Amino acid sequence: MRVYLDNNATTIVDPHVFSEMEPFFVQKYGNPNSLHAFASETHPALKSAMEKIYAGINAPKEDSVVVTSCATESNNWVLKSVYFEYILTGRKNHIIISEVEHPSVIATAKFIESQGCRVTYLPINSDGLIDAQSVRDNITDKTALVSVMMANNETGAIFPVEEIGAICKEHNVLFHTDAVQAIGKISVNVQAFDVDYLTFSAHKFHGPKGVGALYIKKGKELIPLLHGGSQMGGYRSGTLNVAGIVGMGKAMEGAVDALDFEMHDVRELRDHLEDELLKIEDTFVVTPREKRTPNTLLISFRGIEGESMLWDLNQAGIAASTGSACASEDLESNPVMEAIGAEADLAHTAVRFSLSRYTTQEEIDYTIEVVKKAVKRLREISSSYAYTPKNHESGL
Ligand code: C6P
Repeated sequence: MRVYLDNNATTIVDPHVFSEMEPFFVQKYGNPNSLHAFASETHPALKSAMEKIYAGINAPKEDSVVVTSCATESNNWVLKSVYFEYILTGRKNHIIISEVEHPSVIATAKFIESQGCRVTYLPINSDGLIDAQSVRDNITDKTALVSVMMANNETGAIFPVEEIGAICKEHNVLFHTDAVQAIGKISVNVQAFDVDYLTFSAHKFHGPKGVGALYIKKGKELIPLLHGGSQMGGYRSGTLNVAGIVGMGKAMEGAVDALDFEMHDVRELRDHLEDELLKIEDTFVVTPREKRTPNTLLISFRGIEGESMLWDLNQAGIAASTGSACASEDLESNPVMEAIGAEADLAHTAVRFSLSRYTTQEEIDYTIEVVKKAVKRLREISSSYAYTPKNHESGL
């Protein structure tokens, strides 16, 4: 059996999305900006895809949605544009992010910090959550931007972006949120809260890889990301990725249609997995489930290195992760576990299971069975587990 439980890293492309994209490779391959029929025959699909993308986040027509190549690009763009417009010019000198943003925000913040910008890294509490008041406490009249994600990719923790957006508006500070892990899992409505920029990425909601977007509120313009032609309103020049945009549109439509299913049925499967795994002794979950996206479970098995667990799972055909895919090769402890100040023997034990609307009950039952066996096997050979005080006879 092959079970894919790494949907926060990427998702299967919905077959409907794939078939909608197919004609734009060998049939309708014209450059949409050319002046002939090969070009114009791409226009209806592009228009319809952009409408679906706008509708998916409830963006008003006067606002912009710029298609990028991925969320990393969108996140880099916001922070670097703010650097050029506000920090370099001396109008402001400070930005605020959380300490558990995706590396595409943290690394960019560190880069602009190295160029002289002051950066505040907001802490999370022991539940892996952020207190919106900490934003208020750190804003100064020199703060240009706050960037806090809507949902965390490691734990699924949902951050209070409505409150944070309101605080930013009150202080006239720009607010960006990375909604990559929110689309298709919880409601994302740019008119329901004060947000100036919002990032998402098609491959996280059953669309293709290589296509992301940045929502930009009217009046909150950024400097162009790629100077050149007039594509994407001059924000991001370069020939349009027609198949990708069509795919993201269809995927967005699918994500909206499946939202209820995700919030109820996927949640039920995730909860079942969580309930069963928590029956294993010395097992911990960071964020309360009602404060999490419905598909995510980050769980620690004391005494078992996350990578060892992944090995056993992989041998049994199950794909999970120890956290963010882009940091999984460095074998560092999970950044969220570190941020909450987890004891050293727990920091390396986190395993992330992330489900999707394609996950089945049978797959979850199989996973539970495999994890239980793996925990037993790995703890038998784990010296750190044998020597935790309660397991060691002398208690030392
Ligand atoms: N997180 C994970 O395993 P790209 O691939 O550039 O479209 O998405 C980057 C990104 C940005 N923000 C958040 C919150 C994300 O979760 C991701 C991707 C994957 O958690 C791969 S590192």
